[in-house]
Amino acid sequence: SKVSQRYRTGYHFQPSKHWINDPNGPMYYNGIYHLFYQYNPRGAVWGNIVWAHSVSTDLINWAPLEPALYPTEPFDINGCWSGSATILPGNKPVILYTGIDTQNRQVQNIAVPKNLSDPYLREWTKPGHNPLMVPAGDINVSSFRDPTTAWWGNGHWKVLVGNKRGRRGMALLYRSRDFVTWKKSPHPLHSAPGTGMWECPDFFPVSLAGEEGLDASRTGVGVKHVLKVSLDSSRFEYYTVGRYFPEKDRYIPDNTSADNAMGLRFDYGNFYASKTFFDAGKKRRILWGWTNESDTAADDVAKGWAGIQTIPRKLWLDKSGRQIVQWPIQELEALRQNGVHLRKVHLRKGGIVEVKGITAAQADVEVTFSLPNLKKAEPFDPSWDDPQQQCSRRGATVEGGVGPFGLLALASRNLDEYTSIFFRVFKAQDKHVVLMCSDQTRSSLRTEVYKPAFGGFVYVDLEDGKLSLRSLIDNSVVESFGAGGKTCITSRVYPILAVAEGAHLYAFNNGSEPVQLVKLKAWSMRRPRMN
Ligand code: DQQ
Repeated sequence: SKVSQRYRTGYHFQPSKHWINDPNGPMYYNGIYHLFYQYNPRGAVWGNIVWAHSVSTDLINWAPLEPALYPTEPFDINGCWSGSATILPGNKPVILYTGIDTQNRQVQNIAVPKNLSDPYLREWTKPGHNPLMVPAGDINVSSFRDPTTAWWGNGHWKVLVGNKRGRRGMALLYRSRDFVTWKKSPHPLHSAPGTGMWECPDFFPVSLAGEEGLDASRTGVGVKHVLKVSLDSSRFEYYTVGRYFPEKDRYIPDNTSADNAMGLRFDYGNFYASKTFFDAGKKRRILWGWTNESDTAADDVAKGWAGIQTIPRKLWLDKSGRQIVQWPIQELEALRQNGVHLRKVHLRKGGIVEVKGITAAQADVEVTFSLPNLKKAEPFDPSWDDPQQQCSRRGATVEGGVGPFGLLALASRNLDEYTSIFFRVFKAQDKHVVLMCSDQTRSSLRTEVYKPAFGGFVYVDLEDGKLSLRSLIDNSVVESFGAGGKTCITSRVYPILAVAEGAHLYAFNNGSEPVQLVKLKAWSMRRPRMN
């Protein structure tokens, strides 16, 4: 019915029905982008997992194909779980994935296209030498999964497989000369105590200069590496930036951020099991992430679907060399229409301005604020190390000195419902601390949906006195990019008033210090072809 479909997204990736989770094996091959993903062909809850498959020429319009991998063999008869694609020399794509075998063990398998001249690579075959890797020795058979894209170095192919030993999360390293026979390295590429199972590891090089992406096998001067892991205990991810030593097959994080759950995240909201790929066509690295529902399982069954993928993001190393920056792929901008433009709007304490003339339920908005006076910033207590907790303590209506200011997305006419995305600036000993929040606590009058206030710190010096924010609003999702993509937060929300024509968009300031909205651009977003 119409009511049950009001939360379907307009331009975010989703299939026509049923459950989805992790993005799998994203790749660019002969002019076509492929996205595979974990999918239940029989319902809106997790189970019966296959690799669904869609193709695109622009990462925005998607056509569905038949599932590429589904249980058929003893080595994957209980499920085809997450994995990655590698394009081998001679332009030959292969998939490595986790199969759940007859004994419910997790094993790593390979699949190859049945017919390389099919432009869509519709059918995949599983060679007879599977499985490639089995949980031998003391490897826990149910904590051994999610192979990465392989890279080449020192005469070997190498891949990582997620694992844990006790509470120590680790990325096991396997090597092969021929992609057929694989041997486990005596030591993992990297591990960290107390982090639990590392799901969906991702390991890739980033350039020290500029935004260009690099192929997985790139090493040497001018290159750093990023290791990302998804923590199944807390359901969020963290990453480190560091150095990779190919001869020793060791990765050592720079000690510029924590190598545990307190570390940096691609996204401080609802975002999991992410995976990057190198787009050789446009020389960029692109990140996909899964965004789960945060309504109830019964709601999902009633909707007939659950889960979306975030808008693909280009990702690169920040100039500081300490963190990753992300930005929605440029192709998304082709969906923009009916742009509106505000300039130089003063927002005193309590100031609010509506952005009119767009479909506020399905929009793209970019805004730059300037902060004339930072002297009134509230003092920062160094013990406030958990940004989410700070966002839960002080919502968008709690007056501060500099901030809160930002956007109210998916807001109802009388502000009975809204999702607030905002900044708050604090003064620490010798610097300013910027907090960014995406607060769902007022997002819906419904009480049974999960409504946390997500938060992350924004590592900017505020020298130019400006802070920017972009939000991609799409019926039940708000994906926000602070300070040009230094801090990203995705929220899932389920308003009952702020839907379709009932949704509004505002900019606001509830800090005692005035801020200026230097410029705001917003667009209605068209619907692409979505499966
Ligand atoms: N989802 C897959 C696993 C992976 C988990 C199963 C992460 O391979 O570890 O659907 O969300």
